[in-house]
Amino acid sequence: MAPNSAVDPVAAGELNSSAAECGLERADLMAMYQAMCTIRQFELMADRLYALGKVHGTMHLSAGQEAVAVGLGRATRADDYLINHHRGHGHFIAKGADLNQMMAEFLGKDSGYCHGRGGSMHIADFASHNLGANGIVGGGIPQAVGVGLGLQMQRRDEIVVAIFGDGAANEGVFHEALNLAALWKLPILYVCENNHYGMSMDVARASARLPIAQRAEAYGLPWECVDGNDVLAVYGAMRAAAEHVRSGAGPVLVEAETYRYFGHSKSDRNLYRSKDEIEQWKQRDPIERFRGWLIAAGHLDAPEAAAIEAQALDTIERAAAYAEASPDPDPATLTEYVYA
Ligand SMILES: Cc1ncc(C[n+]2csc(CCOP(=O)(O)OP(=O)(O)O)c2C)c(N)n1
Ligand SMILES: [Mg+2]
Repeated sequence: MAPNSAVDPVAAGELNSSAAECGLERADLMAMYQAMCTIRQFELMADRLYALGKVHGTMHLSAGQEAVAVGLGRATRADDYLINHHRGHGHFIAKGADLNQMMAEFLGKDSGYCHGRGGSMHIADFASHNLGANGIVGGGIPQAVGVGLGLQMQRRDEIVVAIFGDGAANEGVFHEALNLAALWKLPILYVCENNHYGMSMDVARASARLPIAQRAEAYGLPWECVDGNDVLAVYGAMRAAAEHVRSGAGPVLVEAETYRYFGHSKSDRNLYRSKDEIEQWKQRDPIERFRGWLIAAGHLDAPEAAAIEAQALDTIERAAAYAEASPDPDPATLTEYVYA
């Protein structure tokens, strides 16, 4: 049994859902596998570049959590709005981010999404409906109420997806926002990415009752808790939730249970969890499980999987090269791009 898990244990290679049930074609499955590999390689490259002193400020890596990003990204539309939290590289990549601009933003380059002003935590791109991340834990939860109200008043059919962590769910603003969102039936898909820890606090020591998503009942909202390391299960849950929200029936809260491999941020010495615990979670790695399932189901063979993985690495190496070759922002533009 995976540590602290409220989700049924699933052996490596096994996934709970069938692609047929999910209505996914082979091309969809390949794209999902590619996206998961790309996110993993992005995070590993970011870690390498940080070690070389090329990333300014800190960063929060999401390796281990790729199934949440990709299942969610596939289940929502490109024009749906995204409000992210601080661990959000994968969510934006799954939404279709330009990897060159993302990597350049990491390195503080002028060719980055925010001209190097945002860095890892503040990558926003209004053109692709990515409304950005938030340094204030839980800050995006009420922002989604404002965006959702705007969409509702304009009778638009996009929805807003607000992603936050298990730690953020213990902020008072979570309850204020869910109450108003429920009362006004706003088009919000709330996604709690439960990676079992806040900075260092185990979710079981910080939360009076689990699963977190059950709190939605207090506001009369539908909720679901899903195995966040099973990309097909995440996709199925998010697709159903997104359909409900888009129909005008009001918000849904989905909790995806997953695990981060790296420390909270670059200053984390990982003293609050054992190596053994991390290893146990690696036994249910979302990418390896999906690869195992794809091969067992006959969608992919091992050389094809290796080719996809190599392509993901190549894409990320090219993005890193682009970012490194890009010019720094001109100091004369210091006050530009920092106000809306
Ligand atoms: C309002 C607020 N309180 C505390 C912090 C410091 N802080 C930054 S991230 C973090 C933990 C957040 O945990 P969680 O919401 O589970 O997200 P995760 O980092 O696990 O993805 C904390 C306490 C902050 N940035 N903002
Ligand atoms: Mg967390």
